[in-house]
Formats: sequence, structure tokens, C-alpha cells
Amino acid sequence: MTNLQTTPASFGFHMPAEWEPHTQCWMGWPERGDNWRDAAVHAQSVFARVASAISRFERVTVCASSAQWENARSQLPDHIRVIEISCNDSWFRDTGPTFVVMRNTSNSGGSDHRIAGIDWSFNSWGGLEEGCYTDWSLDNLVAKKVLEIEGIPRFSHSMVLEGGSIHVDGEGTCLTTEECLLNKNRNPHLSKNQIEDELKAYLGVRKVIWLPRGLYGDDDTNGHIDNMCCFVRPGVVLLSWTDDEIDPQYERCTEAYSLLSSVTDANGRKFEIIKLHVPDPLYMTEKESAGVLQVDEAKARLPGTRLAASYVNFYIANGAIIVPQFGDKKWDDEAVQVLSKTFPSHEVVGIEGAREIVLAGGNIHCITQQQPAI
Ligand code: KQY
Repeated sequence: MTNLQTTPASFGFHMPAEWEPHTQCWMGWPERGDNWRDAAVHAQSVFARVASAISRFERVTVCASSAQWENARSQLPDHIRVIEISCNDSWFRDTGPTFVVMRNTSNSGGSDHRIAGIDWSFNSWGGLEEGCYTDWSLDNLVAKKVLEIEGIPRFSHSMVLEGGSIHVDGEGTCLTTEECLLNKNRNPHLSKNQIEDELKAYLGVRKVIWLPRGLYGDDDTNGHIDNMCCFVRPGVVLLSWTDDEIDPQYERCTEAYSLLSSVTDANGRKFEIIKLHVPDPLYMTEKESAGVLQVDEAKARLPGTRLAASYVNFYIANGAIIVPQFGDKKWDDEAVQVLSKTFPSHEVVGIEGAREIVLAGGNIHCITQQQPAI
């Protein structure tokens, strides 16, 4: 495997937008019983449905541990590739590589490659004290293994960063949150300016837009952007929204709205902001909590915890939007409608039972990683 020593942008690489064509989607396979209730059986069937839905539009590779490989294989259709990669958990948005591409080969800086992967450092969303589990050594190897399998060169970075904490428009703008990227449990030695410089050098962006906070209750990730706001196309964003002034989510939405209204993107465009209403508040039940092994090595999953549920956490496949559905008829339907209008040339596919993923702290975007086509 080629390990590249300089930065992606200096070679002419940049991270493409998620709506640009993909060659495949990478996913993990849930198994740890101290994060996924009932030994992950319910989550596995939702992962299988997400993988199957995506596989109607692009190739999918699911990575399972040796202990789970046969089980994963038996639950997934034959056309989905199932390979063995051991992981501590199954969030490929955060542990998989961030792919970057080079579209203009005249600016190749001497590299023969047109695609590469960034292998960020991962610390389980906050390290030993504040992270989700205490051993993330296998997760930290996922990006490297994926790139090795695909024969794609790797840019390694010592900065702690998860893919769910960034969104790009593919034309020079990155969206992120201060709550996550400036959190002292990630890169306490780096200033905001230094982090911006790294994002520019690695993602090939020219402007970073910092929302103050992510979704209310998104404590596992310290407010990842991918639950709060995403690009639809350059200059247009979808923002998680509520009109309920007594919901603590309201303050976060309005603060993000004001910020987005006051800035322009890397190309000087003002943002069009489309509101995507969150489901009515969801809480972990006694039964759900009792199904999770409560151990010292992993974050406790307690009854009554507000779940970080948002429809912004969807995946853009080639020609489709794969969106979570929470069993909240009113807002589930509204989300499908808003997304259908927002992405008129995509088929919107709702995944029922996404609550199972939210119970473990993320959603469809968090469990997927697109590999761009070149
Ligand atoms: O938001 C994401 N990208 C991942 C969520 C991970 C939650 C871990 N328990």
C-alpha cells in the first residue's frame, strides 16, 4: 500500500460531495452487546435492510468480524460482498477512510493516482474518559484495511476526526460543528485556525463553516454535523428543525439557522436553508436499556435518554436517498416528502425501524461510507 507523505490538497485531491457518483458503499456489521441491544439481533436486521436498499443503486461491501461473518453472509443478499474485518463497532462513516479524488490530472503533483483515502485518528468519540468504549484499536485500523483491500493510497493523519463530523459541497466548502471539532476530547492541542488549516489541506476545501452545535442529545458524537445539517447541492443545505420552542432542540436549530443566514460559501453564495423537521422526541425505554449489557468498557445506555434522531442523517446513493424512518407517521412522511422535492432526480427510500440504530447513537449516514467513482 502506498503511504503518501504530503497532504492531499497539495497533490490536487479534494473530497467530492456525497451526491457525486460512487463505485461502492462500505458498511460494518453490528455485534457488540454493550451497545446494541439483545446481542445486536435487531440492529443486524436493520443494517441488512439498509445494505439491501443501497445495493439497488450501487455496490455494497459489508465488513464483519470472523465470529459474525457467516451470520452476516446469511442475512445479506448474494450480490452484497461480505468480507472479514474485525472492528470494535460498526460505524464506517467514522472509522472508514474519507475518500478524496483528483479530477484534473494536469494538477497531479507527481501522483499517478486519481483516488486516495484519508486515515484520520479515531479515539472512540472522545477518548478513555468521554468516548463510547475503552478499546478502539481495531476501529483505528479499519481505514487502513479498506484502502489496502482496494489498493488505494493512504494519507494518514494524526488529527482525531470522524467522517460524521464533516460535510462538503465538493466545490470548496466544508460544514462542521464547534461542539465536536473544538471539543477538548478530540484535539486539545490544536486551535480552531489550526484545525481549519488541516481540513483545507486534507479535504481540499477553501472555507470551513462552523455551526456552534449539533443535534440536542447527540452526546455520543458531541454533535456531529451529519445529524444536524447537510448539503443538498452547493449553496443549499438541509437543516434539522423544530418549531417547538420548549424543546431544547429549538435553540440549536435557530442558532444554526442564524449562522447559516449570515455567511456565504467558498464561492460567495448565500445559503438557501431547507428545514427538515425532526421526529417528535424519542426516549430509550426500560426494555431497550435492559437489552444492552451495562459494562465498564462501554458507555451506559440508560432508560429515559433522549435519542438523537434526525432525518438529516440520510445516505445519498447513486440516484437514491436512503432515509431513516422512526415510526412517527407525521414526521416520517413529511421527511420523505421534503427529500423527494429536494432531490427530484433521486428515489427516496425510507428505512423502517431506524430507531434500532439511533439507540446505539447514530443513524444511516453514520453506518455508511461512500467510495467515489473516478
Ligand atoms: O454520527 C455518527 N457518525 C456515528 C455515531 C456513533 C455512535 C457511537 N455509539
